[in-house]
Amino acid sequence: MDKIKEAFAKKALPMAKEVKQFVKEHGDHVLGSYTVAQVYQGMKGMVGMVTETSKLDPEEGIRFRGYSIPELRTKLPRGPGGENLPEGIFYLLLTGDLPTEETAREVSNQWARRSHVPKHVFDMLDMLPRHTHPMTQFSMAITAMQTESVFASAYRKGMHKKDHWEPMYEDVMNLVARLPRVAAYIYRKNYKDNNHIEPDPKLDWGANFSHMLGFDHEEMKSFMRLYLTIHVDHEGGNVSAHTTHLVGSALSDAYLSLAAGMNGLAGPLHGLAAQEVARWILELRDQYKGVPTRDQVAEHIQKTLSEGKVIPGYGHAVLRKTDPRYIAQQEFAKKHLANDELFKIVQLLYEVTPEILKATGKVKNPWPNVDAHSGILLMHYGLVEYDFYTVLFGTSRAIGVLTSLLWDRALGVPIERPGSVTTEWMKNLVSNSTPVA
Ligand code: HAX
Repeated sequence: MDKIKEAFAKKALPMAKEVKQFVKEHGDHVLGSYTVAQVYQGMKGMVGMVTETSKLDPEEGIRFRGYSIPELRTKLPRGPGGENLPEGIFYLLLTGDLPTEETAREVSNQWARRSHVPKHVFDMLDMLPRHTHPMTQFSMAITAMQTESVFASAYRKGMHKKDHWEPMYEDVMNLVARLPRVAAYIYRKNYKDNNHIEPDPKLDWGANFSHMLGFDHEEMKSFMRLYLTIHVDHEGGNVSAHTTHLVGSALSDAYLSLAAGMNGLAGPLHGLAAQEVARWILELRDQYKGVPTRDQVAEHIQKTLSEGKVIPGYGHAVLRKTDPRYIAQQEFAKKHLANDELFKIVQLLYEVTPEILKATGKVKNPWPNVDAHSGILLMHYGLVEYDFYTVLFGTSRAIGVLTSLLWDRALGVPIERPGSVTTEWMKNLVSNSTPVA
């Protein structure tokens, strides 16, 4: 058994027993109550699942295994240029322990060894029409790689359910290792005349991804490490995480579950917002031929709202403050590209947008989320094809949702099956009960 798998087993297997016992002793404990509005409006605020890897606080933002983003900046191993290695956060999410530099290197080496993508995946991608959205291609490629699922093949042969986590571990490691190669293939096929770049096994996961995309600038590699680290996980209820968990609860393997999660990430209210922000900011710049004034920014925002559209990159279903993932990118931009025209527009939006959204009287969180910033940083380094941005997000998000899925298998989480009701059922319930004051 490899060292990383061993470290996971050492944590997860005793925890599986502990959770079983906990549910036996406290299963009848009442967690809370919820309202008709919550059921109709996306189950916000209802606790409905357990996710071990991270927890989102509305005011403070995300904590990965208890650590905030600023805390992790000093605690996780770093690559050249000073940004954290995504390998480190993978290990933290997987085991709950901070990795040493040697452990992060071990994850890097494992992923380099496991990164082979079967030819039929590329053949399938080559057959798609050029205008197929990169996220559709990404999801299809992940599904096509399901031929390699160790879990699916072990399940077919027959295995005890207490052993499900073992082949799932192999799938998770292999899949994360393969994603940058697949993502880079889609990018180079679509935008760089099918001129592909071989991986460099000496590079860490993030730097190698940047290299395969065609960006060998050290600062871009640094940003890629930061980007891939901060997008990994956002507790269990967001669309990509919840979908991966839900599909996985039917014992669908990691490939099928992740592809489903990626289809959710591809929605404009979730991960596709990264692309929408970039498009919207370029529109704003082009309309006013450069950095607009505050009044022009306000005008553009009002116009978007009056057309019944959302301001991409602003708002959140849980957060009620500026996203710390936004701040991490803002700090990077201040350090490396303070004079960039698009960064100036992003800063201006930060000053103008929240007041306008507050004034609508309905937006619960007027502050920017992670997607409000990423695009202009990528553009600065030459990755200008914004339709591709959500694929980068997905490559990172895979780390969080797949480590969670592995925990689901180790803890023996059963199939998910919440109840649903009709409006008629709701009306009967309401007319037969006294409303709570
Ligand atoms: N612009 C305009 N209106 C907005 C808004 C925004 N940025 N954010 C919320 N609203 C509106 C909602 O559309 C809703 O309007 P109606 O009552 O007319 O339907 C109202 O304000 C209340 O919504 P909410 O409770 O504040 O927000 P939700 O929890 O329903 O939705 C969203 C959260 C993130 C989907 C929402 O804020 C939004 O659409 N933002 C823009 C898209 C975006 O940036 N998405 C990325 C979010 C982060 C993420 O997942 N990244 O991957």
